[in-house]
Amino acid sequence: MSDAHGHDEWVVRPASAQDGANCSAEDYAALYSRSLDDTDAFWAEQAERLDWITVPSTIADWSFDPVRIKWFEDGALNICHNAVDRHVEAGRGDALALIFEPDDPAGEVRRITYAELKAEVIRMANTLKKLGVGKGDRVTIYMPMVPEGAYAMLACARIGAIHSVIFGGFSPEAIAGRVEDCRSDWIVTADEGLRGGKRIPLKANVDAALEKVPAKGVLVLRHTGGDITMREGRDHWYHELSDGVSAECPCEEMNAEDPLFILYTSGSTGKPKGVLHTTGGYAVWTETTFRYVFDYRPGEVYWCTADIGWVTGHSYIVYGPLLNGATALMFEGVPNYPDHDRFWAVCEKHKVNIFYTAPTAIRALMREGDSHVTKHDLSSLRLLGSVGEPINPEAWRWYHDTVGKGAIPVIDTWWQTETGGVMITTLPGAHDMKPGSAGKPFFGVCPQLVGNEGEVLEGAAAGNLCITRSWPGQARTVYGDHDRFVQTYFSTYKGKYFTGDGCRRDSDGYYWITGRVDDVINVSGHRMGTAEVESALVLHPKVSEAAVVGYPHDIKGQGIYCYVTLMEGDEPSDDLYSELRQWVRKEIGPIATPDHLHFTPALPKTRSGKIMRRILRKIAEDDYGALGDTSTLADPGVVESLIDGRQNR
Ligand code: 6R9
Repeated sequence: MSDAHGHDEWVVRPASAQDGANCSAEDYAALYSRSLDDTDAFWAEQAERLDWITVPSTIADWSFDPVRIKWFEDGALNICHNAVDRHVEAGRGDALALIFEPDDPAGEVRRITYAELKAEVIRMANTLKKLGVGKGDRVTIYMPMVPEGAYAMLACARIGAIHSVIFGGFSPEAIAGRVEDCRSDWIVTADEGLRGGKRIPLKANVDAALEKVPAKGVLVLRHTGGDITMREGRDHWYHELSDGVSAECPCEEMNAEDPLFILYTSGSTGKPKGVLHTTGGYAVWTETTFRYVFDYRPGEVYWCTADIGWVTGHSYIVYGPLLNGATALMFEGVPNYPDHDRFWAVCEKHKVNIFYTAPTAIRALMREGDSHVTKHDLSSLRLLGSVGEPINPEAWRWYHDTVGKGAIPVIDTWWQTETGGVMITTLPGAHDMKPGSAGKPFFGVCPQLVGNEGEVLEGAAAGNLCITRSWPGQARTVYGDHDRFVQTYFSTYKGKYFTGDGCRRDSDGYYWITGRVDDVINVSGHRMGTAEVESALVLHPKVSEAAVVGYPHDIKGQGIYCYVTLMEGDEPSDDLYSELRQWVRKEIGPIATPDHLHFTPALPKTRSGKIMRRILRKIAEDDYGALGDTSTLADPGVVESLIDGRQNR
């Protein structure tokens, strides 16, 4: 059944497979109320599952106007101790922490116990120390999806260094910008990465980045054995430098509010922002959300298909699962190599119980037909999750019916780099599911829908999604630019955190995310600032002006549509079309490759010179009837010629 908005309200009851789930409907109601009514006591209790060097006596201390966010302020702990050593000390050293499935299905699977993880993290930590890395230093991690990537993150956390992981698909330019922004002197990388049988020149990309910015040291993991150049004095092989390091490395005592990591993410303006997370709140948030959202049970195999270069990999491959003593699978490859059944083959091979992926992957695999799924024994699966972008009901149904055989829950988890962990989701065992809806707020989360004039919308309504109270996993600042943090998230609606997403709430109190309302597009679940693509385009000598918008794309969710004005005397051509696509790819990385370029002699502007993106979005969507108010256009003829250009394609 569809409602007036065309949304599918098909309700799915909690599956019986969820009997024994750690949170029933009654538990949820009680815990949610308590998290709001007795916030300090609630979070102090959740925090008790962790080891603290100093147990915090203050819990929440925050204000959104002026902006000041602190949690567990006088507490001290080390998150690496909690994710690794704590389990070994509790006699669980033989339990599996990580299972590594390589890109090549015939390659060697690695199974790493918590005791081995501890030894590996210590080896990495002592190697970083040998390079000169200390507490508070920024370390850039540019790694393939191999366990050493997780070791590097945990090693930084162990010695109090701040990690900044950069997705392995980013270009040298993007690396240089991020290294420079956080003034990171050290980089951990590998010779090459492997994805879908292709080699990714990680070290060569780092070399190119370091032509532009200085670095004191580069630590290189030998992974593929590919040919690379090592610069004397700067570059060190991990296997050489780590040889003979001590097997002991104490965990640094960290204040709860000491920085843990920086993660760059795209915004609607300017360069990517270095979102900063701190130690105590993030630890409690990822531990608690993983525990309840994934309803993890000891001995189960959990697989999140994200990359550690994104926040999902940080919170739900590394920190959340390991803080819970879970077994997390790390997959180096891609969903369609060597064939479209790879995800399901891996689920069968490792008897995966909990599987967490993105709608873009689900849509791409759905298109290849059911036989890729049905030929595998997926009876180990108990829970399916989705993250990264709105999941369309059709993809949800396929995931639920074909992958989950209609017998297990699908949770749709809404959250952001800035939120540190899941904010809105159905909880297995507690909530009915509605395909396409993220569900209900997690403990401590207070969503609010706000109209464009800032008016609060009650009951069933649609508006801009804000969060009115702080939660432990909230980002604390933008590294080196606190004003930008305040400006970006707290100035649109005073006293509230603005997510940048549009959202509808139905009469059952379920939230339906409708997508970004700012100039951020979501390409295959990856955030891309239109401004970033525009700046890359205008760097090209033949480009005079560019305006970039998102448009609906069957597989990627949104595609990248670029309007381009050329310099006087330059003419559009097929060669230039491909050249500009390659150019953006090189400037930012393959995920930013434009899907469509639209050459135009001019862009629609207001008389004050502002590009009218609203109109450009409509044209890219082929929605010419709904251009809205065009009365402020400086030259209405521009719009007509754009529509002509679109129709004559
Ligand atoms: C975790 C992550 C955040 C943006 C967010 C929203 C979109 C994420 C979603 C979703 C609808 C979901 N988003 N999960 N939209 N339903 N379940 O993806 O973080 O990369 O920072 O992106 O992604 O638009 O604002 P990040």
